[in-house]
Amino acid sequence: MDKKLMKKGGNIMDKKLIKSANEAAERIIEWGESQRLETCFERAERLKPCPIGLTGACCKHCHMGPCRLVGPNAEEEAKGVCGAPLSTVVARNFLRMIAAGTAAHSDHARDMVLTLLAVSLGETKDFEIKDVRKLYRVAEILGVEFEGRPVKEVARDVALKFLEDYSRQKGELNYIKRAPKKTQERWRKWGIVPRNIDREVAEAMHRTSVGVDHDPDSLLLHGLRTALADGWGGCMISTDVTDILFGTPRPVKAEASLGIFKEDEVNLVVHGHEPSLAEMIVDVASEPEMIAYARSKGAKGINLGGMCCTANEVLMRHGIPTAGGFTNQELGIMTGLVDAITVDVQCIMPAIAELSKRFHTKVITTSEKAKIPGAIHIEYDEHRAKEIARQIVKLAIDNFPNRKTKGGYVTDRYPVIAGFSHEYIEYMQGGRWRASFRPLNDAIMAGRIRGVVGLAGCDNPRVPSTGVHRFLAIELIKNDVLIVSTGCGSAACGTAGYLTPEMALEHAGPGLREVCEAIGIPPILHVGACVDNSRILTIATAMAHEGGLSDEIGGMPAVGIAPEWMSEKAIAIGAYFAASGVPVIFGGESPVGASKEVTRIMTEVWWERFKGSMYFEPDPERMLQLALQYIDNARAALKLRKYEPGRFGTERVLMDMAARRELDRIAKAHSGLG
Ligand code: MSK
Repeated sequence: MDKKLMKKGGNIMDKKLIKSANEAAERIIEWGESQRLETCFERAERLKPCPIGLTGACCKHCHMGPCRLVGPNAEEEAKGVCGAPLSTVVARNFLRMIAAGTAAHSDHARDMVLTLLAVSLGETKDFEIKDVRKLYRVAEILGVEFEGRPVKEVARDVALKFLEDYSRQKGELNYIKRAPKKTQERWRKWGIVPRNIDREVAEAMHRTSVGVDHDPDSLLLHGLRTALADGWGGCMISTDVTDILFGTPRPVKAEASLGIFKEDEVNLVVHGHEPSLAEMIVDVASEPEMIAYARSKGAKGINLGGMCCTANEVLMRHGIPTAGGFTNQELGIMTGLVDAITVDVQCIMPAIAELSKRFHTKVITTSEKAKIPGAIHIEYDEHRAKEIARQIVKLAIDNFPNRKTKGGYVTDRYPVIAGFSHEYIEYMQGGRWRASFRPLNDAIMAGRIRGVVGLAGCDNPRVPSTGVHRFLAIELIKNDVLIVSTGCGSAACGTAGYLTPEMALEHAGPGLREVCEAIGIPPILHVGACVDNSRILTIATAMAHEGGLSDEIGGMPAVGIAPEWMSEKAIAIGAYFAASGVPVIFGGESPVGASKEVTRIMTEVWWERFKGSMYFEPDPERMLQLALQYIDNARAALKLRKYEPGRFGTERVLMDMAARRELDRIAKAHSGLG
């Protein structure tokens, strides 16, 4: 618990006492309040959510409404002007959320594919294919011939194959075949295999327009189809193309929290989601001419920092420090040390443009799709990437001498180890020649690791921001649950100092600690940005193929949790995990809470059909208990050894020989770790 919070006598989830569970963030918020600086925390307090829209009971899909379907017997009696019952309205709203989230990830992925195509055609000289091995692996999955062919030709065919996922009218998405066979069979049985990403999004909008699909089950099935187009389409394509272009992540050491900014250097923040421009900025910022130019302006150097998911991308590949997740973006500016912040798409608060006027910070929008009044617009074009990156870095340098307004300066920063791509997770379990998921499966089967939780999604000013992530992270690892984290879930853990191997020694249960010590990993593995939730699908598939647990993704002792979600993208992610066979727990109020029928479909009916589900549970303690319950039930159904706390590890007085042999075997398997 944070020192200051301890003094206040509260815990990291006490909204009455704190706005952010991160001590540095909380200090800046307090300083900002003293300066009358408005932030999302203050706006969240002022603006209470509309109780009708919050639970999905408001329909505004036509101009006879908006219709508010409320009342004591709303489920049975309430109807819109067209006669739509509550369950239809709630399901329609939910499907639109999935469609919006899918569109966001998949449009991002499209831009990555177009960049790959431009590189392969020699239309841009600024990028190269950094991971040829990954290109070949992807080519093999896609059925693209690669042996003996020029790399760029293979890259072109891979890009064109991916573009089919945005255009084919019949058939199946390319990557559907990557899922375990049994998982695919469930999707085919229920008719939810996506054809192409854009088609599923367009159809979602069509189905939910006035007078089309009125059956909640049918609407929600299309929601799952759309979500699968996100997970096994947009997200997975984005992850793979980004790895091909910029390299597949391996663990790197970096730092996190608002204290990453330096008083004597030019501070430039990359914020948003698409990594192409950020990669170029990383390159340009280390050019000797740029550093000399920064020195000529009185700075000692150029300090790059990240925010939100762009941060995760450059953190994993270059060790660029992160200032944190979604709710830290205004606070970063309020340190007074940010000379420029460049933003592209998604999760960018428009408020930063206004706030920046109180400081010297330049806000630079770079996407043709995302402009903010009051910001400087420098449009990114992959054909002139380096030139644009230089323009941005220069602008930040030129602004350094203007740094006059004193901000809420903080120094806290924590070490993080990030960059656990699925390829690396496999490699670390056996080295180059014996890479596999066997040790992880064995550790779960033995009960050394109780199960796996994907801790993902946003941080949110409606709860003590990052507090629920932090509570769950600590409690889960105490209970021998291995965590794979993404997006702002990773940022929440990183800015709390949780992404280090030492965390295993201090907090993990004895079984998990043994495994972490044997491999030398943190108990919370940072696997990437929001789109990299696809890496978790790949990990789950590899575990199913490895054997000994479930032979499909469904039924694994694994749970997804998005405790502080706020974005429609988080909903799309949750839905693709549910369709793939993972129970997912969301924090906060349920956006389908108005309809018992819709809630029943998303829990009981989806569970029966896909072994996955989506629950909404505002109480963090209950979220934890639900997750552990799911894991233990899955263990029982798989007839695995019953999990016993303290059975393994140094806390156990007697360690049987079988357990010792098992530990030796894991340690040996990892001896090739590079
Ligand atoms: S950035 S979608 S606040 S995770 Fe990917 Fe973070 Fe949520 Fe945005």
